[in-house]
Amino acid sequence: MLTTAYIGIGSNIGDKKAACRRAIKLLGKAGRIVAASSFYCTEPVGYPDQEEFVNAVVELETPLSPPALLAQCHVIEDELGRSRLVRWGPRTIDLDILLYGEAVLNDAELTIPHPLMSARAFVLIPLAEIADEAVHPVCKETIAQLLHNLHDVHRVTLCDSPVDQP
Ligand code: A4P
Ligand code: MG
Repeated sequence: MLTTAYIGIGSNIGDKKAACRRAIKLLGKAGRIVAASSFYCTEPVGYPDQEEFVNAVVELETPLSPPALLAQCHVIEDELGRSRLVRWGPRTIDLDILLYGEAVLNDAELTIPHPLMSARAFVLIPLAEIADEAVHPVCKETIAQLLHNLHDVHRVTLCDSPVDQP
């Protein structure tokens, strides 16, 4: 069985766009990439004294279960040289499972939908670009509605060069 999942991608060290592109390519091993948003240059949230991020979202049709998909995300993060030093701090790549079908999960390792997605412009703006009609399975609102009601003043702007389509 295949499930449509949305993965948030973030990078704020080194060649950030290159890291995001490589992550998207590697996510292809976890399923079929159906769509990828543009790349957005975003102001850091939560830990302000760091470089700006590049963020994007991909839609993935995957045969993997949520834990298997998370494990695959961790493999990709490790492959791209991620070190986990500071929570919310700088990272070469961060992959978050935003939505996994209609699933609602709350265990120690995995919370789906991602708990902070509805409060973050750097997630909702790229997600709305590729999935504005997708419905958040907890609050039952579409991504377009969540974005419309969002109060997040952190800057999110389109990066100049377009994403290479997978
Ligand atoms: N985990 C639980 N649920 C999930 C999920 N849905 N997807 C667990 C992925 N992981 C999930 O994550 C810590 C643990 O969360 C994982 O081992 C997994 O078991 P992590 O990626 O190692 O640590 P983190 O990313 O530092 O923490 P966290 O809580 O995931 O932070 P966020 O929410 O990812 O925020 N500002 C801008 N502009 N752009 C960004 O991308 N990112 C963050 C990180 C902060 N500020 C940012 C950005
Ligand atoms: Mg994370």
